[in-house]
Amino acid sequence: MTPADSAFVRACWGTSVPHTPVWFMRQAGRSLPEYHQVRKGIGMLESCRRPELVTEITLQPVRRHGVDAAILFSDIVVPLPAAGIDVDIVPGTGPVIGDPIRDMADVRRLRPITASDVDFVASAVRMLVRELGATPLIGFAGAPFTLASYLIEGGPSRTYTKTKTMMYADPGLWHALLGRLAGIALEFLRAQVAAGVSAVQLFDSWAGALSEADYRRYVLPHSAAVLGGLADLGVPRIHFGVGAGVLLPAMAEAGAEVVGVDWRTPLSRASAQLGPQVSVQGNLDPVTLFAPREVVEAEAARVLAEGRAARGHVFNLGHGVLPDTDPDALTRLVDFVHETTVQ
Ligand code: 1CP
Repeated sequence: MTPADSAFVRACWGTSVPHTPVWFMRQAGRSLPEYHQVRKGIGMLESCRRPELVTEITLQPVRRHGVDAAILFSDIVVPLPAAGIDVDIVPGTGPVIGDPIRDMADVRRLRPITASDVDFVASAVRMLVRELGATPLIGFAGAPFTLASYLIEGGPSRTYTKTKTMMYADPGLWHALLGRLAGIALEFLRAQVAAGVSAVQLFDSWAGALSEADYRRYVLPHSAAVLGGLADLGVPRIHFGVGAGVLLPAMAEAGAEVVGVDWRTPLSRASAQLGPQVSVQGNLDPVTLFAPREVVEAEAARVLAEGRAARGHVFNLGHGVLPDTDPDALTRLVDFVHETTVQ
């Protein structure tokens, strides 16, 4: 067995699988006591720069839950300091930008990155590939829109007012910014694939803030540049957004073998919109995991049944694992998905 024959990679391509594969967005991290133990006294971004620590944190959920794929422990803002951005990840808040982007001079100081700028990520990937054996490793990057939202707002936002104002008021500036961010995301992902990841996920977590028309006009060409720039590498590409039900066909058009669906859209409906050339990933509501076991299993069974409409289904949550989730509920869910789908 190699990662390329794994249930996860096969489901991404839509070929036959021994069981439905399962992994969880944010499986590495805050829900695990062993994560808090090894992170003690080390800042989030600093943690991402230490290959041994990244390897340990990435492996923790694989050991504990027996998930079908590992996801690199990193963050979407990790490549930004090399591009000249002053960014920190503040506990309880998320990414905070010291020098938000406002005008063309700000966009011009955003430098392209090279593989050597993120060599610490490549080191971690190489270590992980050795440790993981037949278990595939997923690499990821933030999509241009989601990265832009942090860079323009200066941090997390509810309304994306500054972001959308730039988009509507100054399309030239907007496209210059998104073009540079697409270049950074592409370089970051190509470096991860060169080091050995078996699949990539482009997180456009906040694209759901846009109408389909605006997504197509202001965002799709840039996300398509990232995904299209990976097409020659032979690894499956997953494209994910939250609250992006109306954007799903456009997100597939951007160039993805798999579209990640949040909990709002049934996978059967998503698949009907996406057609037979695309696999789906998702989409149990992460809050379900706080309910009794019977509820989790009934909801997971529904998701599995709806997922059968697609050419391939990677079981996941509709968004990331919430920090207070009982890790045992995740382990039980992995067992349930495997036991009920074994061929
Ligand atoms: O101190 C800490 O522990 C900080 C919490 C934390 C963690 C564990 C952050 C800050 N990032 C991460 C890791 C991380 N980030 C992973 C780990 C791999 C895994 O999935 O197991 C991944 C995939 C990300 C990607 C990421 N970062 C996204 C896209 C995925 C998503 O959840 O939508 C986004 C939007 C971010 C920004 C970010 N980083 C951290 C936080 C709290 C946030 C979100 C803040 C906000 O609401 O805007």
